[in-house]
Amino acid sequence: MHRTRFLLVALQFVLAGAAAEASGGALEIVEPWLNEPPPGRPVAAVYMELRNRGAEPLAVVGARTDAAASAAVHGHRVEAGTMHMYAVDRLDVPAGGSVALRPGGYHLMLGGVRGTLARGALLPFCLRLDGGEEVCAEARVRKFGE
Ligand SMILES: [Cu+2]
Repeated sequence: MHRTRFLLVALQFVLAGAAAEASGGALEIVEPWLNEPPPGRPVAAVYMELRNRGAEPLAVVGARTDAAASAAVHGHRVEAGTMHMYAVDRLDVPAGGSVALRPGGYHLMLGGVRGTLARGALLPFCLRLDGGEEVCAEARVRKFGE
């Protein structure tokens, strides 16, 4: 009985892995980067282009990184002449299309950045899709204005 249950759990794990490859593989994270944060600044914004090479629409619903306490997709909007950030619970990437995360627009917001992000360093992170799959990449730290 116990053994059967273990096998079922193991099988589900294998199936989930296969699904991640089939579906998550359609999302391509192109040239992720961030500006070198000023010393002691605990927040940073990561930019990139998201390309959906698949025939089905995809949506990013979460993010994580070991390099920071929190990671979330944000957007910008202007209200009464002031720029505000807001959390984006679901970022849709149309089939065969792309979405740009760039300064002044969408970005991956990191809070509680651990350690120092020096120019040239690579920051690993993962985006979670609405099907539960994850797509991971490494963002390159640039010097401001580079
Ligand atoms: Cu933000």
